[in-house]
Amino acid sequence: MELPTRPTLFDFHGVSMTKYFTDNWENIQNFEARPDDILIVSYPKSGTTWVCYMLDLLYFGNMGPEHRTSIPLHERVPFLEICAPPRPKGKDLADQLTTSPRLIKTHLPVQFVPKSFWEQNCRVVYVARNPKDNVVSYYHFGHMNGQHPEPGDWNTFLQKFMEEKMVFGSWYKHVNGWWEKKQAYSKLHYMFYEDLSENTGREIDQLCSFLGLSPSAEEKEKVRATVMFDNMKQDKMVNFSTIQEMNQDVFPFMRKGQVADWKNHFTVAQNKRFDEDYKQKMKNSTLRFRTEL
Ligand code: PPS
Repeated sequence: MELPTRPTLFDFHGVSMTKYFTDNWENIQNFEARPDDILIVSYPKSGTTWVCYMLDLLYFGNMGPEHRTSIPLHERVPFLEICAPPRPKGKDLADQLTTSPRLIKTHLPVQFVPKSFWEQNCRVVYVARNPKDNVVSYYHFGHMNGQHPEPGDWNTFLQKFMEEKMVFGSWYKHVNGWWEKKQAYSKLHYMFYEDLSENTGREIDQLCSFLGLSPSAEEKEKVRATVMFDNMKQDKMVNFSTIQEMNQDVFPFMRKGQVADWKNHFTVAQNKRFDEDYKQKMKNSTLRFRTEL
């Protein structure tokens, strides 16, 4: 397969995007959600895959090993807006899902979500990550994934993050937009990467209570153990090693999986500049992030 050329970023209704996530726009907007669909939402690199796998195991962990060993996670939980031929479109994969409920992943900011999800009163699971680790993870991903614009050097990338010129737009607006939605929409569960890292079992319990699931203690423990970073890193069905556009020799998709890795990348000056800017941008927000545990 020929690798695609790196896309350019453009303004799409006020949000920086690339063609890989806007080319199928009308069909995406007309997506017909069902009441039991579950939408898993995040800003890129916040722990989406981790949460997708948890939900997949909670619902379909008993389906037999073929489910987990022959179908990659990105097909079990389609990425709604992705449109990168010759791969199947995420929207089509979602339409073709035979599971119930259907688990669907998106990185869309809240204002772009197809309206049928709201009309059908679907459950939504949002996962957010502190911005410092988020930008570090995104930077490495930009290097290993040819479907993203050239990330440039670290300082340039960090600057672009602060200027909100990233694929899927502003981290600040994304996390706040969904946080505000949560205040008005009761079927939204807002999670944090740092909480997951601190106590995965507790987060699985909370997720189950939100989803109305009551697995046995043994089943929950099995899910907890299976989604540990080292296990997921080894598992070809969840570590994206089947996707050619991602060059895992540059950086693996399952890179570090830690809280506070940003300390290995931010200089003192960058950290100061980031904190000052953050304070300004988040001054009206009640959201609180932990940048270390
Ligand atoms: S994507 O491409 O937006 O869907 O990426 P996403 O899955 O949101 O984020 C990838 C980062 O999450 C880390 N990750 C994990 N951390 C801890 N435990 C588990 N099980 C886990 N699974 C994925 C992954 O390593 C990426 O973070 P970094 O910091 O780059 O390692």
